[in-house]
Amino acid sequence: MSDLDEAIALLRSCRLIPEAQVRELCYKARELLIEEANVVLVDAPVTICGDIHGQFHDLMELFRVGGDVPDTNYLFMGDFVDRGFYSLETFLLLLCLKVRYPDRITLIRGNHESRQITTVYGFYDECIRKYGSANVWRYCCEVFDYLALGALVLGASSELEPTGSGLNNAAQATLPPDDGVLETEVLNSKGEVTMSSYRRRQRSLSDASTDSRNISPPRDISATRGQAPTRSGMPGTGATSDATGSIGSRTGAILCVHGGLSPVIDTVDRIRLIDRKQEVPHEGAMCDLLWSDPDDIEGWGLSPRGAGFLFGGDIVKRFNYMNDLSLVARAHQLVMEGYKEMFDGGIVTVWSAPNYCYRCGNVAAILELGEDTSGGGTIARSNGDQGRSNGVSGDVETHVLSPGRRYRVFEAAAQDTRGMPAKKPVADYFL
Ligand SMILES: [Mn+2]
Repeated sequence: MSDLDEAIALLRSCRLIPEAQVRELCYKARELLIEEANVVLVDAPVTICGDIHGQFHDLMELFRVGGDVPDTNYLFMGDFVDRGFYSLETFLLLLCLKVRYPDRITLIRGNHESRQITTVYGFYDECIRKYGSANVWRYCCEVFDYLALGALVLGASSELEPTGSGLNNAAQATLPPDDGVLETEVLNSKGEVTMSSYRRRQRSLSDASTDSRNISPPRDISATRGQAPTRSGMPGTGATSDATGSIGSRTGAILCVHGGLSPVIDTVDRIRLIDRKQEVPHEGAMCDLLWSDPDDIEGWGLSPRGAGFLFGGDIVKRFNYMNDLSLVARAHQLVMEGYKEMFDGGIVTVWSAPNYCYRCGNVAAILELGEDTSGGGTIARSNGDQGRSNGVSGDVETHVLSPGRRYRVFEAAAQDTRGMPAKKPVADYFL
């Protein structure tokens, strides 16, 4: 067993590794991360996770529900530290996994991966308490500076294989032709389907957006598999005719960031131009990506957080259209149900810290995106197109299909698996 595997085993049991080993680990991690682009390209299948906030035992529950590294390909959207009591164990384990399995886990930066924020919200104090000096905090902060700012998921399938499929192919073959295509599934931590929604099969792709009225109660999952939508749009729009009728249609890339969009970033390529290897600035593009929130407004608004911006559905729709994105996935905001889709499914918040701060009573979720095996491919171009309509004049069409989305919802780890409960109330949940 290598030193790294030993460290992983130790950290998995919620014990810490020696300071000298942390130093070595952080050095290795930095060497890896320095090679990553600001926007990491990740191939589906992938499981997307939101804030963890030092809730180590709940991270173990997340791995139980979502599968272990390296069996499952993970993308964590930041805020590994602060608030919870085990930021060190949480971050060091994720970092070990990154160094051990660099192609099976992607870590991007959250607004808490910062010197200033960790000094206020717990991680710094935890380092002092557990290691007796600020050395480990300093090593970790140096790693924070090298974390990517976002990720682009390519090759996601536009529809889901129903959970439990493959058991009854004869039944699937005799489905009525007007049956929908499975687009979203919600599963509880036992793996039981609690909700499914279907996209109507349409002749014109521009009508193929999700109809939320199609949301149905749990049903016989062995009989839900439909045929692929007929694509009959203009060449080059992603809606070109597909005579093969294979399962899966063209889906756009999925942009993952911790916070959200920025008024000074109109294309994914703009993110690639940022010099990210620094402390999170108080304003500007890098700050906005880590701090902004979607809101039910038009255009841009001031954020009550004092950093980043609020942005409305029109902003998301235009950004997705210009960049051939089918979805923006982000974290950063507590949502009681663990995930929340907004703006006709243009953006989703994924929150992975159940019973946040050991007292909020929320459930957590992770988002699984499947692999498109149809050969249709992802529309990978994501550099915008200034020649197109600007998308706000009401003529935005759904020119790429949404990815099939499987949410696994889970609750906090059982009390007997964790250490002491929270005593100190936390004043605000904004950060
Ligand atoms: Mn955050």
